[in-house]
Amino acid sequence: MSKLYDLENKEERFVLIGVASSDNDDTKESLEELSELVDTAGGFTVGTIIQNREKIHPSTYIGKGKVEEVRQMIFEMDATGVVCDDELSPMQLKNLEDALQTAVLDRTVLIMDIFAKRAVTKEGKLQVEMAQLRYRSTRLVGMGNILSRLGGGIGTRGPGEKKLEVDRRHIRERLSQLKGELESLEKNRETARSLRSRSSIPIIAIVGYTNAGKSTLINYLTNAGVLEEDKLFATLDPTTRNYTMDSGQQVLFTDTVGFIRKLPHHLVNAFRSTLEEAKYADIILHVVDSVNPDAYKQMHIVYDTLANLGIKDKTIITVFNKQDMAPAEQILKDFKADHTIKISAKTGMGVDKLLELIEMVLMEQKILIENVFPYSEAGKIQTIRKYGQLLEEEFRQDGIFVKAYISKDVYRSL
Ligand SMILES: Nc1nc2c(ncn2[C@@H]2O[C@H](COP(=O)(O)OP(=O)(O)OP(=O)(O)O)[C@@H](O)[C@H]2O)c(=O)[nH]1
Ligand SMILES: [Mg+2]
Repeated sequence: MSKLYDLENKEERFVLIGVASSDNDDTKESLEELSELVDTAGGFTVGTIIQNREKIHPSTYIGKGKVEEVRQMIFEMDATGVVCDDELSPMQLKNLEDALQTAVLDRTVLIMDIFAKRAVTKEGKLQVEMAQLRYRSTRLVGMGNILSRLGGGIGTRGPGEKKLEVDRRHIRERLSQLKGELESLEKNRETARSLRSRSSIPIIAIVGYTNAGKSTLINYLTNAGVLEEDKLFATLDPTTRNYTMDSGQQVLFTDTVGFIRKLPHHLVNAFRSTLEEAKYADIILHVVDSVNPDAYKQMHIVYDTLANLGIKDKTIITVFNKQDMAPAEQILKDFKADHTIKISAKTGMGVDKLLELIEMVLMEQKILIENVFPYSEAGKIQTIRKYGQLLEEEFRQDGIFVKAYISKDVYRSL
């Protein structure tokens, strides 16, 4: 296969830059995560600089003195670029490039670059390209160095190693083309979704911070074969798999893109329909990496992201995962969840209990009906048999007596 450019031969070495202020006290953790993102994108971190200042510098992100310090470090460490931990404005980007004379990337570009590499489905690829072009369209002026680097490097890749558009007019045309294609794909998805919900098989959406173990869990349960990896954003495209509970109840598990701090808004918008999968779920399984020292912050970010996507009033089961590695005395709490449970998706520990819990919650969401249907309405019993759990059926003089559990939706349709 011919590649447009060969990245493997080129080592990219980055200095990471963050700004810490009194209301932004997790810059260190955020930069550690940024370093993991660099690693996932195929680059190396060769240095880190944190500036303490009350506000991000409006025109250069960091102050003048700090810019000089970064310049020194680039020289000493033979770095090929810098990555800023926040999304840069076009002006900040341009000024920093001018001052540092090196490639300037930001967290957003990095995350989009990883998404570009990871997207598999057509929809995923189009979504990433859309986000990248939107970001890029406002920054063409400032991207002198980056554009001259087109030909290789992190931050310049499109989905499937496709070359990104660099020309304003082309970007505009391509964006409207993408919009059309995505809308039609979206329609297909809507249709699939409404078929699914009409069949009333409960949907269980697996959500969580990236690397929490979502894909490992769906694979353990259903052999879904989703890529699981100790890298950020291993999975982007939604996977839905059928699972039959011990009671015979069918459910659908869906696994999708993980969340992260400062998830770029261009990506959130482009991936909205994917991210919103959880909106249609009967239960949200919130998977937490219990071993991560940042677990509470990550949980907080997951809830924030769900709220931003307008996903609320859902039954949430929080799954404290990776118990095989967590200290036994550890106590994690989640007051936002309806239920919490400890498991290891890798060893399967606690998964039986989780399934029992899911069955119980689904049961709670159902209504018990005890009804006599006239013989002329026997068709309704077919519906109940198909979509619910028929407990008792008795042919009486005045009609058919039925005792069954059904979901509220099926009840309304009777
Ligand atoms: N020790 C241990 N490792 C686990 C467990 N569950 C997942 N992992 C590991 O954690 C890493 C991330 O797992 P994934 O299932 O890819 O995580 P994810 O939440 O799907 O991540 P993204 O797709 O990147 O959002 C992998 O290396 C898994 O092997 C567990 O219960 N115990
Ligand atoms: Mg995954």
